[in-house]
Amino acid sequence: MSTTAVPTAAGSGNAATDKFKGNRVTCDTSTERAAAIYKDVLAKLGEVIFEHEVTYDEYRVLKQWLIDVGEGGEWPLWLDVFLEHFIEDSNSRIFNGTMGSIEGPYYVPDAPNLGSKAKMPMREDEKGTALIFKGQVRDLDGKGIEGASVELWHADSDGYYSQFDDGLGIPEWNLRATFSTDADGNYEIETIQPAPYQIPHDGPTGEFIASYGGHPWRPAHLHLKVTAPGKRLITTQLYFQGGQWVDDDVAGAVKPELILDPKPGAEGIDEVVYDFVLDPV
Ligand code: MBD
Ligand code: FE
Repeated sequence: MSTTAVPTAAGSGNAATDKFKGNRVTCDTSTERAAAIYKDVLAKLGEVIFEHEVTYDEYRVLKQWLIDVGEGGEWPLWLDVFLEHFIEDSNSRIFNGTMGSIEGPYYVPDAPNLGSKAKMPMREDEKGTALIFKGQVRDLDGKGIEGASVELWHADSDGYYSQFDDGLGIPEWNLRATFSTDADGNYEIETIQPAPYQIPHDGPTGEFIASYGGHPWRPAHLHLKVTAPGKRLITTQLYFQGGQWVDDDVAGAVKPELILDPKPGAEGIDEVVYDFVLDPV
């Protein structure tokens, strides 16, 4: 497999759509709130249409593209890349703990729990530079939290996430695990440094990006969910100082507080400490 391989949009997108559909979601939004949001959305869309004098041909291309995104199973991909960061920012403004970032389309719950100090599940010949990623989970008063849950998932060095691998046969929980902090709130994980990541772009999401002359890259990133009893769950991502695309993420999901700067540690292996602070629920 080459290092420039990219999962196909159809393969990974359909897997993401199927997983999302399998877990039917609801919410209790009132009709008043629904009316307010829907009216504002349409009014703002209308303003854009008038401002740019959107043509009938452009409208028909949009209609066709929307149909294609659905048929290609790419709504989880497109929405999480282009819209989720607004939702995340808007929802996390009022909290004081560690910054959140978007979940993206490739989270899977219930990854195996490996305790407080362990190596991520990976293949014997897993490619990539080793990374020791460790730290403490604390409350707002600075007290370590025992038994906090740290879920970590990330792509391999070819850009594939297990369970969204286009049928390549990557082991089910490869580079996905849950850790539980020790009595002092500490965790220590050995993994590999992920590479910059191209979102699948051979389908309608790729057409969309090409249409405005954009690029499909995300900086290398670790995905995390961190929580503890009585604490707010944070979903976030961590990036790497100086890494390509850190300043130009297609998904607009980088925040300066979320950038790691690993340095060679004791055995010459890159190490980085990152502490998480959780708000109360
Ligand atoms: C990813 O890995 C990701 O993190 C996002 C946000 C979108 C597509 C793929
Ligand atoms: Fe990702």
